[in-house]
Amino acid sequence: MESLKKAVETWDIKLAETAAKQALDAGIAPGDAVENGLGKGMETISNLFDEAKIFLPQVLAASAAMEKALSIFEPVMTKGATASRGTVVIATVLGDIHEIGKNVVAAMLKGAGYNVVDLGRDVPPEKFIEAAQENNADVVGASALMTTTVVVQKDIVDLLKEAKHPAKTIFGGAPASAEWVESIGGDQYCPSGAEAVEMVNNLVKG
Ligand code: B12
Repeated sequence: MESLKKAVETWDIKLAETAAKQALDAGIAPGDAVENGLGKGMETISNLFDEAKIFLPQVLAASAAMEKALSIFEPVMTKGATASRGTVVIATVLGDIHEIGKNVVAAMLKGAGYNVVDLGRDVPPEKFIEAAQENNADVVGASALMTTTVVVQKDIVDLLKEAKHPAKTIFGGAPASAEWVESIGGDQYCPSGAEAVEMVNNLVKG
Protein backbone atom coordinates (compact mmCIF):
# COMPACT_ATOMS: atom_id res chain seq x y z
CA MET A 1 0.00 0.00 0.00
CA GLU A 2 2.86 2.30 0.97
CA SER A 3 4.64 1.54 -2.35
CA LEU A 4 1.52 2.49 -4.32
CA LYS A 5 1.33 5.80 -2.48
CA LYS A 6 5.05 6.37 -3.00
CA ALA A 7 4.83 5.52 -6.72
CA VAL A 8 2.35 8.38 -7.25
CA GLU A 9 4.21 10.76 -4.94
CA THR A 10 7.49 10.17 -6.77
CA TRP A 11 5.80 9.84 -10.21
CA ASP A 12 7.55 6.50 -10.65
CA ILE A 13 5.74 4.55 -13.39
CA LYS A 14 7.92 1.45 -12.98
CA LEU A 15 7.23 1.36 -9.23
CA ALA A 16 3.51 1.92 -9.90
CA GLU A 17 3.49 -1.17 -12.10
CA THR A 18 5.41 -3.43 -9.71
CA ALA A 19 3.55 -2.16 -6.63
CA ALA A 20 0.18 -2.78 -8.31
CA LYS A 21 1.18 -6.33 -9.23
CA GLN A 22 2.51 -6.95 -5.72
CA ALA A 23 -0.71 -5.64 -4.17
CA LEU A 24 -2.75 -8.05 -6.29
CA ASP A 25 -0.40 -10.94 -5.43
CA ALA A 26 -0.77 -10.07 -1.74
CA GLY A 27 -4.56 -10.34 -2.11
CA ILE A 28 -5.26 -6.65 -1.45
CA ALA A 29 -8.66 -5.68 -2.85
CA PRO A 30 -8.13 -3.39 -5.89
CA GLY A 31 -10.69 -0.85 -4.61
CA ASP A 32 -8.82 -0.62 -1.33
CA ALA A 33 -5.47 -0.27 -3.13
CA VAL A 34 -6.86 2.53 -5.30
CA GLU A 35 -8.45 4.52 -2.48
CA ASN A 36 -5.88 3.96 0.28
CA GLY A 37 -2.70 3.60 -1.76
CA LEU A 38 -2.84 5.52 -5.06
CA GLY A 39 -5.50 7.96 -3.83
CA LYS A 40 -3.41 8.95 -0.81
CA GLY A 41 -0.44 9.55 -3.09
CA MET A 42 -2.57 11.84 -5.27
CA GLU A 43 -3.67 13.72 -2.12
CA THR A 44 0.00 14.45 -1.37
CA ILE A 45 0.47 15.63 -4.97
CA SER A 46 -2.61 17.90 -4.69
CA ASN A 47 -1.25 19.45 -1.51
CA LEU A 48 2.24 19.98 -2.94
CA PHE A 49 0.68 21.56 -6.04
CA ASP A 50 -1.50 23.83 -3.88
CA GLU A 51 1.59 24.90 -1.95
CA ALA A 52 3.42 25.57 -5.26
CA LYS A 53 6.12 23.07 -4.27
CA ILE A 54 5.56 21.16 -7.51
CA PHE A 55 4.13 22.23 -10.87
CA LEU A 56 1.97 20.90 -13.68
CA PRO A 57 4.58 18.61 -15.32
CA GLN A 58 5.01 16.78 -12.00
CA VAL A 59 1.23 16.47 -11.54
CA LEU A 60 1.05 15.06 -15.05
CA ALA A 61 3.82 12.57 -14.28
CA ALA A 62 2.08 11.54 -11.03
CA SER A 63 -1.15 11.07 -13.02
CA ALA A 64 0.70 8.85 -15.48
CA ALA A 65 1.96 6.68 -12.59
CA MET A 66 -1.55 6.46 -11.16
CA GLU A 67 -3.00 5.57 -14.55
CA LYS A 68 -0.39 2.82 -15.03
CA ALA A 69 -1.41 1.20 -11.73
CA LEU A 70 -5.12 1.67 -12.54
CA SER A 71 -4.62 -0.14 -15.86
CA ILE A 72 -3.42 -3.15 -13.84
CA PHE A 73 -6.26 -3.00 -11.29
CA GLU A 74 -9.09 -2.28 -13.74
CA PRO A 75 -9.36 -5.74 -15.36
CA VAL A 76 -9.38 -7.34 -11.90
CA MET A 77 -12.01 -4.91 -10.65
CA THR A 78 -14.29 -5.56 -13.59
CA LYS A 79 -13.70 -9.32 -13.94
CA GLY A 80 -16.80 -11.47 -13.62
CA ALA A 81 -19.10 -8.47 -13.72
CA THR A 82 -22.50 -9.57 -14.91
CA ALA A 83 -23.82 -6.14 -15.92
CA SER A 84 -27.31 -6.74 -14.63
CA ARG A 85 -27.78 -4.23 -11.84
CA GLY A 86 -28.57 -1.29 -14.09
CA THR A 87 -26.99 1.16 -16.51
CA VAL A 88 -24.90 4.17 -15.57
CA VAL A 89 -23.80 6.84 -18.05
CA ILE A 90 -20.68 8.57 -16.75
CA ALA A 91 -18.22 11.19 -18.02
CA THR A 92 -16.21 14.27 -17.13
CA VAL A 93 -18.01 17.46 -18.14
CA LEU A 94 -17.35 19.89 -20.99
CA GLY A 95 -14.14 21.91 -20.64
CA ASP A 96 -12.65 19.54 -18.09
CA ILE A 97 -9.99 16.94 -18.88
CA HIS A 98 -9.56 15.53 -15.34
CA GLU A 99 -10.50 11.89 -15.68
CA ILE A 100 -8.71 9.84 -13.04
CA GLY A 101 -11.53 10.08 -10.48
CA LYS A 102 -14.17 9.34 -13.10
CA ASN A 103 -12.17 6.30 -14.26
CA VAL A 104 -11.90 4.99 -10.69
CA VAL A 105 -15.65 5.31 -10.18
CA ALA A 106 -16.40 3.70 -13.57
CA ALA A 107 -14.18 0.71 -12.71
CA MET A 108 -15.81 0.30 -9.30
CA LEU A 109 -19.31 0.40 -10.77
CA LYS A 110 -18.37 -2.10 -13.48
CA GLY A 111 -16.89 -4.36 -10.82
CA ALA A 112 -20.14 -4.11 -8.84
CA GLY A 113 -22.11 -5.40 -11.84
CA TYR A 114 -23.31 -2.23 -13.55
CA ASN A 115 -23.37 -1.67 -17.27
CA VAL A 116 -21.22 1.47 -17.45
CA VAL A 117 -21.35 3.71 -20.51
CA ASP A 118 -18.22 5.85 -20.19
CA LEU A 119 -18.29 8.83 -22.56
CA GLY A 120 -14.80 10.00 -21.62
CA ARG A 121 -13.79 13.54 -20.72
CA ASP A 122 -14.65 17.06 -21.95
CA VAL A 123 -18.17 15.87 -22.76
CA PRO A 124 -20.95 18.39 -23.60
CA PRO A 125 -24.12 18.08 -21.47
CA GLU A 126 -26.25 17.17 -24.52
CA LYS A 127 -24.15 14.01 -25.00
CA PHE A 128 -24.99 12.82 -21.48
CA ILE A 129 -28.70 13.08 -22.29
CA GLU A 130 -28.34 11.39 -25.71
CA ALA A 131 -26.44 8.51 -24.11
CA ALA A 132 -29.00 8.23 -21.30
CA GLN A 133 -31.78 7.96 -23.87
CA GLU A 134 -29.94 5.51 -26.14
CA ASN A 135 -28.95 3.23 -23.27
CA ASN A 136 -32.03 3.54 -21.06
CA ALA A 137 -29.79 4.72 -18.24
CA ASP A 138 -30.91 4.38 -14.64
CA VAL A 139 -28.26 6.82 -13.43
CA VAL A 140 -26.25 9.64 -15.01
CA GLY A 141 -22.97 10.53 -13.28
CA ALA A 142 -20.73 13.51 -14.00
CA SER A 143 -17.33 14.50 -12.71
CA ALA A 144 -16.12 18.13 -12.62
CA LEU A 145 -12.83 19.14 -11.03
CA MET A 146 -12.84 22.88 -11.60
CA THR A 147 -14.94 25.77 -10.33
CA THR A 148 -15.33 26.85 -13.96
CA THR A 149 -16.72 23.49 -15.12
CA VAL A 150 -18.84 22.36 -12.15
CA VAL A 151 -21.68 24.54 -13.54
CA VAL A 152 -22.12 22.02 -16.36
CA GLN A 153 -23.54 19.59 -13.78
CA LYS A 154 -26.55 21.95 -13.56
CA ASP A 155 -26.98 21.85 -17.36
CA ILE A 156 -27.14 18.05 -17.18
CA VAL A 157 -29.92 18.16 -14.56
CA ASP A 158 -31.83 20.79 -16.57
CA LEU A 159 -31.53 18.93 -19.88
CA LEU A 160 -32.58 15.60 -18.33
CA LYS A 161 -35.67 17.31 -16.90
CA GLU A 162 -36.37 19.00 -20.24
CA ALA A 163 -36.14 15.62 -22.00
CA LYS A 164 -38.34 14.13 -19.22
CA HIS A 165 -35.74 11.40 -18.75
CA PRO A 166 -36.20 9.51 -15.47
CA ALA A 167 -32.48 8.80 -14.79
CA LYS A 168 -31.23 9.81 -11.36
CA THR A 169 -28.11 11.98 -11.16
CA ILE A 170 -24.89 11.62 -9.15
CA PHE A 171 -22.09 14.18 -9.14
CA GLY A 172 -18.53 14.37 -7.84
CA GLY A 173 -15.24 16.25 -8.04
CA ALA A 174 -13.40 18.77 -5.87
CA PRO A 175 -15.71 21.81 -6.35
CA ALA A 176 -18.95 19.81 -5.96
CA SER A 177 -20.65 19.37 -2.59
CA ALA A 178 -23.91 18.09 -1.15
CA GLU A 179 -25.18 21.68 -0.97
CA TRP A 180 -24.25 22.32 -4.60
CA VAL A 181 -25.97 19.17 -5.83
CA GLU A 182 -29.09 20.00 -3.83
CA SER A 183 -29.12 23.56 -5.20
CA ILE A 184 -29.11 22.36 -8.82
CA GLY A 185 -31.82 19.75 -8.22
CA GLY A 186 -29.47 16.76 -8.57
CA ASP A 187 -30.06 13.55 -6.64
CA GLN A 188 -26.73 12.66 -5.03
CA TYR A 189 -23.30 14.10 -4.27
CA CYS A 190 -20.51 11.53 -4.03
CA PRO A 191 -17.19 12.48 -2.39
CA SER A 192 -15.25 9.27 -3.14
CA GLY A 193 -15.10 6.11 -5.18
CA ALA A 194 -15.47 4.05 -2.02
CA GLU A 195 -19.01 5.40 -1.55
CA ALA A 196 -20.03 5.43 -5.22
CA VAL A 197 -21.34 1.86 -5.48
CA GLU A 198 -23.60 2.05 -2.44
CA MET A 199 -24.92 5.46 -3.48
CA VAL A 200 -25.71 4.23 -6.99
CA ASN A 201 -27.36 1.11 -5.52
CA ASN A 202 -29.63 3.37 -3.48
CA LEU A 203 -30.45 5.58 -6.48
CA VAL A 204 -31.35 2.55 -8.58
CA LYS A 205 -33.56 1.14 -5.79
CA GLY A 206 -35.29 4.53 -5.76
C1 B12 B 1 -4.21 15.26 -11.45
C2 B12 B 1 -4.61 16.69 -11.72
C3 B12 B 1 -4.46 17.16 -13.03
C4 B12 B 1 -3.98 16.28 -14.19
C5 B12 B 1 -5.18 15.43 -14.70
C6 B12 B 1 -4.76 14.12 -15.31
C7 B12 B 1 -5.91 13.24 -15.71
N1 B12 B 1 -5.66 12.38 -16.69
O1 B12 B 1 -7.01 13.28 -15.18
C8 B12 B 1 -3.51 17.35 -15.22
C9 B12 B 1 -2.04 17.63 -14.96
C10 B12 B 1 -3.71 17.01 -16.71
C11 B12 B 1 -4.32 18.57 -14.76
C12 B12 B 1 -4.61 19.64 -15.58
C13 B12 B 1 -5.20 20.82 -15.14
N2 B12 B 1 -5.56 21.12 -13.88
CO1 B12 B 1 -5.60 19.82 -12.46
N3 B12 B 1 -5.51 18.79 -10.96
C14 B12 B 1 -5.15 17.52 -10.68
C15 B12 B 1 -5.25 17.22 -9.15
C16 B12 B 1 -3.87 17.44 -8.54
C17 B12 B 1 -5.74 15.84 -8.76
C18 B12 B 1 -7.05 15.36 -9.42
C19 B12 B 1 -7.13 13.84 -9.29
O2 B12 B 1 -6.91 13.12 -10.25
N4 B12 B 1 -7.39 13.35 -8.07
C20 B12 B 1 -7.45 11.91 -7.76
C21 B12 B 1 -8.84 11.34 -8.02
C22 B12 B 1 -8.87 9.85 -7.67
O3 B12 B 1 -9.73 12.04 -7.15
P1 B12 B 1 -10.98 12.90 -7.66
O4 B12 B 1 -10.78 13.39 -9.03
O5 B12 B 1 -11.36 13.86 -6.60
O6 B12 B 1 -12.17 11.80 -7.76
C23 B12 B 1 -12.70 11.11 -6.63
C24 B12 B 1 -13.90 11.82 -5.96
O7 B12 B 1 -13.89 13.22 -6.10
C25 B12 B 1 -15.11 11.17 -6.54
N5 B12 B 1 -15.62 11.63 -7.84
C26 B12 B 1 -15.07 12.47 -8.74
N6 B12 B 1 -15.84 12.58 -9.81
C27 B12 B 1 -16.92 11.80 -9.61
C28 B12 B 1 -18.03 11.55 -10.43
C29 B12 B 1 -19.02 10.68 -9.99
C30 B12 B 1 -20.18 10.40 -10.86
C31 B12 B 1 -18.88 10.06 -8.71
C32 B12 B 1 -19.92 9.11 -8.25
C33 B12 B 1 -17.76 10.32 -7.90
C34 B12 B 1 -16.80 11.17 -8.35
O8 B12 B 1 -14.67 9.82 -6.67
C35 B12 B 1 -13.32 9.83 -7.19
C36 B12 B 1 -12.60 8.56 -6.78
O9 B12 B 1 -12.38 8.51 -5.41
C37 B12 B 1 -6.30 18.31 -8.72
C38 B12 B 1 -6.32 18.70 -7.24
C39 B12 B 1 -7.58 18.26 -6.52
N7 B12 B 1 -7.63 18.61 -5.26
O10 B12 B 1 -8.49 17.67 -7.05
C40 B12 B 1 -5.93 19.47 -9.67
C41 B12 B 1 -6.97 20.58 -10.03
C42 B12 B 1 -8.36 19.95 -10.16
N8 B12 B 1 -6.48 21.08 -11.32
C43 B12 B 1 -6.64 22.33 -11.42
C44 B12 B 1 -6.29 23.10 -12.60
C45 B12 B 1 -6.46 24.59 -12.49
C46 B12 B 1 -5.84 22.45 -13.77
C47 B12 B 1 -5.50 23.13 -15.11
C48 B12 B 1 -6.45 24.25 -15.57
C49 B12 B 1 -4.06 23.64 -15.00
C50 B12 B 1 -3.52 24.44 -16.14
N9 B12 B 1 -3.12 25.64 -15.81
O11 B12 B 1 -3.50 24.00 -17.27
C51 B12 B 1 -5.54 21.92 -16.08
C52 B12 B 1 -6.98 21.59 -16.58
C53 B12 B 1 -7.25 21.72 -18.00
C54 B12 B 1 -8.70 21.33 -18.29
N10 B12 B 1 -9.30 22.01 -19.23
O12 B12 B 1 -9.30 20.46 -17.69
C55 B12 B 1 -7.24 22.98 -10.16
C56 B12 B 1 -8.69 23.44 -10.33
C57 B12 B 1 -8.89 24.75 -9.58
C58 B12 B 1 -10.24 25.32 -9.70
N11 B12 B 1 -10.49 26.32 -8.97
O13 B12 B 1 -11.09 24.97 -10.42
C59 B12 B 1 -6.99 21.85 -9.08
C60 B12 B 1 -8.05 21.81 -7.96
C61 B12 B 1 -5.58 22.11 -8.47
C62 B12 B 1 -5.49 23.41 -7.69
N12 B12 B 1 -5.59 23.33 -6.38
O14 B12 B 1 -5.33 24.46 -8.26
N13 B12 B 1 -4.70 18.45 -13.49
